[in-house]
Formats: sequence, C-alpha cells, structure tokens
Amino acid sequence: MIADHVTRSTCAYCGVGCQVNLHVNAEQVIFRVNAPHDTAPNYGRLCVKGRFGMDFVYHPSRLTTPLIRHDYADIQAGRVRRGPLDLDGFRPLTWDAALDLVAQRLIAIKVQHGGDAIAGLCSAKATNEDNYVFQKLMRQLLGTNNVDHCARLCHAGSVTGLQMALGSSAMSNSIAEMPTLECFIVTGSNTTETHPVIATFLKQAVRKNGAHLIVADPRHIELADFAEVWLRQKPGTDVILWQALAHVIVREAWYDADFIRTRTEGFADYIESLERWTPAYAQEMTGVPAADIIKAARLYAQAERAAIYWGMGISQSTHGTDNALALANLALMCGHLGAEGAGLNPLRGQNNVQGCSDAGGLFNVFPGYQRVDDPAIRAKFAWAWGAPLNPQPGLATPEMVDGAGSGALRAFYVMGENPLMSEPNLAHARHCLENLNLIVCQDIFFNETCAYADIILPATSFAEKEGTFTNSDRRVQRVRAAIKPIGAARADWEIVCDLAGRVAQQLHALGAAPGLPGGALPAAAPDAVANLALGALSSYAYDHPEAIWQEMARLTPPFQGISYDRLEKEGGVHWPCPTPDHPGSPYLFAESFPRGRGKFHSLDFLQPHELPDPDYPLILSTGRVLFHWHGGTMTRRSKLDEIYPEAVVEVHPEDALALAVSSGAWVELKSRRGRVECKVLVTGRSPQGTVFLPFHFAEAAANELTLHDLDPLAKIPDYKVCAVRLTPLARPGGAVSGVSSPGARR
Ligand SMILES: Nc1nc2c(c(=O)[nH]1)N[C@H]1C(S)=C(S)[C@@H](COP(=O)(O)OP(=O)(O)OC[C@H]3O[C@@H](n4cnc5c(=O)[nH]c(N)nc54)[C@H](O)[C@@H]3O)O[C@H]1N2
Ligand SMILES: Nc1nc2c(c(=O)[nH]1)N[C@H]1C(S)=C(S)[C@@H](COP(=O)(O)OP(=O)(O)OC[C@H]3O[C@@H](n4cnc5c(=O)[nH]c(N)nc54)[C@H](O)[C@@H]3O)O[C@H]1N2
Ligand code: SF4
Ligand SMILES: [Mo]
Repeated sequence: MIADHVTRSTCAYCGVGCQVNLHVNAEQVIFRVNAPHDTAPNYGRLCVKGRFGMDFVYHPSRLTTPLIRHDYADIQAGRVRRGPLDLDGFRPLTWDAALDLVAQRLIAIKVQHGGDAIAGLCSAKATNEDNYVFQKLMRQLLGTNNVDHCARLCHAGSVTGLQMALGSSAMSNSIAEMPTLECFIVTGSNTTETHPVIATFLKQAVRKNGAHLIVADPRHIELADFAEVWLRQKPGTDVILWQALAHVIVREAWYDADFIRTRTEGFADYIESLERWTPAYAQEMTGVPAADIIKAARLYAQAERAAIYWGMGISQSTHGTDNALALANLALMCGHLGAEGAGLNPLRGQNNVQGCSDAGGLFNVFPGYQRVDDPAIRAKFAWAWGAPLNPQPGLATPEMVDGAGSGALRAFYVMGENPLMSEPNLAHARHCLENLNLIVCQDIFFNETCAYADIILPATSFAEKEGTFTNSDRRVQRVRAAIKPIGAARADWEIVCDLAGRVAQQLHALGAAPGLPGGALPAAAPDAVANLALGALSSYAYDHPEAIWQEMARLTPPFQGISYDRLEKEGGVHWPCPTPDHPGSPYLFAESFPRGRGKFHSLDFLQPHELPDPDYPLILSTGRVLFHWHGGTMTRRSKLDEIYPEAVVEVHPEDALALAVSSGAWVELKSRRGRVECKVLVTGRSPQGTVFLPFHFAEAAANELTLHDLDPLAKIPDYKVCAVRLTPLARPGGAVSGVSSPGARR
C-alpha cells in the first residue's frame, strides 16, 4: 500500500520507548509500523506489540463522545447505590454539558468537603504535557495533592529504596550501554516478554560481547537460558539471597574499599549486620545452592563494571523497599555505580511512567520531584501558578481506594488508568469505589472502571496527539499526531485545560480561593484571592503542548535545557539536562549521588504477608505475557488477542499430577478474597508449589485473588505472593493458548 504520509512517533506500550514510523494511507489508517534504523533507543528493532499491536486505535469500541450514566440523578439523590453498568447504561452528552457538569460537581464537593475530598489518577499512558496540566488542576485549582498513578503499583518499592540509598530513583544507565555490558544481573524482570527490545540488546551483550549474566528469578524465564548462573529463589526471599551475596563479597574482601571510603556511608555498621546471612543459611531459606550464590557474588564483585536490571519481582512486594535496598547495598560495596555499564536500573514499565512521575503525577512532589512540603519550593509554584498551595502531601493510589471506602474521599477523577483491573483485591476496590459521590473516567475505551463512572470523557490515543513521552532511560522523545481524532475525542491536555478553565470560572463566580484545601473564602482580601482564580483561567490557555512543556521546563531544573526544537533535531534528550548547551545525561552519578554519599542499609528478612497453608496450599504469582497489556483494554482489542485469546494459569507438572489436571483443563482458583476460572497450562516454567496467572484478562482477573496489604514505606502491594487453592472443574477442556509464550513448554 502506498503511504499518504509517514509520521515518526514513540511506541505507546512499554518503557523502552521505541521510535516508530506510522505509515498512514489516504483513508487515515495506520497500515504499517516499522522503526527507523538510525535512531536510538531501538535502532530499527520493534517487538510484536509495536509492530502489530497498534490496531487498537481503530477498534469500533473507541469512545467517541462524552457519556453520562442513566441513573446519575438517582445516585446523586442517594436513591440508589452506585453499581456497574455496561455501555448501554450510558447516554451521550455534549462536551459543554459534560465538562460544565464535572466542574460544577467538583466545586460543590470542594466547597462542602474541602479539596482533599477529591483525588485524581493521572496516566503513565498519557504524555508529559497531559500529566503536567492534570496535576496542576488538582493542586492549583482543587487544592489537593491527592494525585498519583500506576507507578505506585509498579516501581514504588524501587523508588523508595533508591531514594533512601542514593537520593534518586531513575535508571542509572542508558539502553545504548547494554550491548557492551561486561557483567549484569537481571532479577524479577521477565525482560524478553516485558521489555522485548531491551532484551535483544541484553542477549547481544551475552552472545556477542561475552558478558557474564546472572539471572535471579523463580520462573524459568527465557533469559535464564542465556545466564552463566540462574538463581531460582523461592518467591519472596530476595532479601536473604542478596544479603548472602553481600556476605560472601565481604568475607572474600571482593568489595571496592576506595569507592566505599570516598562515596558511601554506613559500611562499618552494615558489615556488622551481615554475619548471619551465610550462603548455607540462604540455601536453606531460598532454595538456591550455596555454590551458585558464591559464584554469582564472584562474577558480580570481580567484574570491572557491572549493572543490575530489575522489575516487578523485586518491587511488587510488601518488602519491596528492602529488596531494592539489598540491591543498592551490593552496587555500593562493589563500586558498581557512576560509570558506563555500571549502575542500578529499575526497568520502567509503561511508555510514560517515568515522565508521568517527572511531571508531578505523585502525591508528594511537584514536577521534577520537588517536594510539596518544602516551603521554598511551594512558594515557587504558588508564584508561578498564582495560587496558594496545599502543603499537605496527598494520598497514594491504594489509600485513595481506602479513602473512598471510608468516606474521606467523595470524588475520583481517573485519567487513563483502570484501577478496577489493576488494584489488588478487586472486590474490596469495587466496594470502596461504590461509595463515592462522583467518578469521572477519561479514557480511549470503556474499561472496567468506566462501568462505575458517572461521566466518561473520550480521549484521543497517542496516534492522534502531540506531546512527549520519557522512556525508561530518561530520554524525552516526541509523540506526533499521525491521524485525526476518532469521533469527538479530544487530547487529554485539551480536556483537562478546558475543564480547568470552567473550574476556575466557577471558583471565581463563588469568590472562592483556588489552591487551598478548604472551599471557604479566607477572611483577608477576598477580592485578591478571587482574582487569582481569574488569573488561573488564563493560565490554561495553551495553544499547543509545546507551551505546556515550556512552562514545566521553566519550573523544573533538570528539564530546562530540553525544548521541542532540540527534540526535533536530536530525536531525544536524556534528562538531567539543565541548559540548552548541555548534552543530556545518559548515565548518572559519575561524581556524586543526589543525597551526597550513597548509604548502606542493614536489613531484616520478613516473610511475605500470606503464605500457603493446608486450606490454600499454593503460591499465586501474577504478571505479564508478551502479547498483552495490563487490563487488556488495548491488546484485547488488537489482533494480538488472536494469538493469546484467554487466561491460562501455569501449573508445575508435579502439582498438576497431584491435582490430576492436564493442559487445557478448566480449574477454579480461589483465594481468601475471591475466585476465578480459567484453563491450565502444565509447564515447569513456574516452580513447584507456585502457579502463575497473568492479570490481563477481565473474565479471569488475577486481582480478584491478590492481597491488598502494602509495603509500609512504599505503599505498594504484593502482587507476587499470596495463597490460593486450585480445584479442577467438571467442564470440557480444550486447546490452550499460553504455549505461544516464549519458553512456556519448559
Ligand atoms: N507484554 C507486556 N509488557 C509489559 C507490560 C505488560 O503489561 N505487557 N507492562 C509494563 C509494565 S507497567 C511493567 S511494570 C513491566 C514489568 O515487567 P516485569 O517486571 O518483567 O513483569 P512481571 O511479569 O510482572 O514480573 C517479572 C518477574 O518477576 C518474577 N518474580 C516473581 N516473584 C519474584 C520474587 O520473589 N523475586 C524475584 N526476584 N522475582 C520474582 C517473575 O517470575 C517474573 O519473571 O512490564 C512492562 N512491559
Ligand atoms: N495482579 C497484578 N496487578 C498489577 C500488576 C501485576 O504485576 N500484577 N502490575 C501493576 C503495574 S506494574 C502497573 S503499571 C499497573 C497498571 O495499571 P493501569 O495503569 O491501571 O493499567 P492499564 O491497563 O495500562 O490502564 C491504562 C488505561 O489508559 C487507557 N489509555 C491508553 N492510552 C490513553 C491515552 O492516551 N489517554 C487516556 N486518557 N487513556 C489512555 C487504556 O485504555 C487503559 O484503560 O497494574 C498493576 N497491577
Ligand atoms: S519494546 Fe516496548 S516500546 Fe519497543 S515496540 Fe515493544 S512495546 Fe513498543
Ligand atoms: Mo508497571
């Protein structure tokens, strides 16, 4: 087919941030996707989702008009309790009617209950600019820091641990450094399925550069076959495993004394704490042979340069912070930081989870991780936004759910997330959200959360809008509109700014102060305060996302050197980039750490919160497969769904034998929180005693089963360990799809 035009953009799936060419025909259809060969980070490579999974953009079920639920008035009047509706339960509204209504309801709730009764989720799928204006609306006009997003359910453990150890949580190294790695650890990351293009560079490091690879994962992931040592720990035992490596490194004096002396603090105390973490103890507790622990310690410590890459197996735990600290301790003691090919790398998941966090989509910080409880920072933003700002950090995502349940929250504005698939313990989450006075969902599809919404706002997809995403290695890259908006959908930033204008106008009409948590008018100088709302109105009059970027960059030192012009010329720039002539920063910490010295942390081992027992004898681990994305809103509306059309639970052959089930048989999976039914795939991929269920399938949603206990510091739930029971169902089985996943037959 002949292209009408080709638009360069950034893939909207994962944090690798592959550059794509979207080939569009005269009918405005993206008929082909390929990758430019000369451009970072992917240099011509794409995975199956980037190449073949963009067809969701045209799915007939795209949201094309604002919608309101038919029983809206009854819910508002308290005559019925909120429940799930399907799309037929909603009727169309004009944009004006929808946005006026949302503005009016938000203001009414702010006036009656205070701004902190409102919470918003911004979106790691949306652009930096979309997220900047979203958090600005929440903070400046609604007066609350209750802004968060899926980073909480994702790398919160890593972020908290790295902040404590180094003072920065971004990936230390760039993707470009991967093919020339000398030695690296991959743990809790199923990289070939979740960051497939990065995985190709990692394999290249092993095959072409002879790099030493250490994999630590309970599952037999594909990279285990590329590893010199594969440490197959029992789920939830990472602290013991990594402390045992540290024990060996200290015992053998393989640590980097110079680095420890000049760049770190707390090593002496830390060594004291290491005594009991012997390889023999670790073997007993984690199931990993002591000899393999010693071998891995030697490979990592004796390398000139070594990097650590990790994913959800480390972070998504009630001890996620400790897991990340354990990895940081290792890097600090070996001096494997601050150079090319040496660092700590939490692989960021969503296309723009790095950017959404950078843009202030977190409950405790403005853009650029500037703390809301720091008076000098707050004064800067108050000045720039013309409004007094709330000093109180807001609620984290799971606390928002609980806040809805307790009545502390009244309104929930969800832009581009699907908490009723992605939160743990869905029965609890649904029960809590039913309690709210107002739910607004802004999405490209009608998802499981929209079923509970009062008002649904249709957004354009990445293919229909301009802006920037920031990938896993902090590279800011352009997103460009390849086609016209579908139906009456509008870009997220346009919707948010239009809404913000109406909120500001209504605040002005009321004479109420924006920004402050309460709705009441302060006693002094009411006119001056009310006028701030008018000023705020004009402050959402951006004509293009570039103007939003400029405003954010002015307020955020690490972005100040990045402009759309530069992105046009250079393709992408790694922050920190403080000035226009700064080249950007592919790797971090060459001279120092943001907190000064890197800090060692002594750790204790704590068991996962729920372990198997006679009633629920198996561990449930949840996660991802190559062909699907999270709650499935996008990939299940793509031809990718034909390859992997149903939920499949991986069961170890020994467990399958004991339960007398074979591949294709139907089973019930039950935990203390809920139950699902799905087919079995018998495979040695997961260890005996552990079953693995992807969380992509609404009809067998893994989060019906999971536990909503949180890591005390990071507030992340444990998606990798809870207890379940598996019971065969008397239903005819059939062929099973999961075999199409790499390595599934093992
Ligand atoms: N195809 C696809 N790709 C994706 C996504 C998707 O939905 N689909 N989502 C994106 C997002 S947001 C994210 S955050 C990333 C996540 O990417 P990953 O972190 O790679 O994904 P997961 O499948 O959640 O789990 C990773 C690994 O953790 C291991 N694990 C389980 N328990 C433990 C444990 O106790 N210790 C250790 N060390 N490991 C354990 C699992 O066996 C699994 O191999 O993927 C991104 N990429
Ligand atoms: N059991 C279990 N649960 C998990 C995890 C796990 O490993 N196991 N992982 C957790 C992790 S790491 C993550 S990151 C979360 C993900 O949790 P979520 O972010 O809630 O998941 P998504 O399905 O990616 O939701 C994105 C939504 O944005 C919509 N969307 C896409 N593009 C746009 C756009 O441009 N604008 C707007 N407005 N909407 C858009 C999509 O249709 C979709 O509804 O899930 C968490 N939940
Ligand atoms: S690796 Fe990630 S960014 Fe690259 S094409 Fe695949 S999903 Fe898209
Ligand atoms: Mo994630």
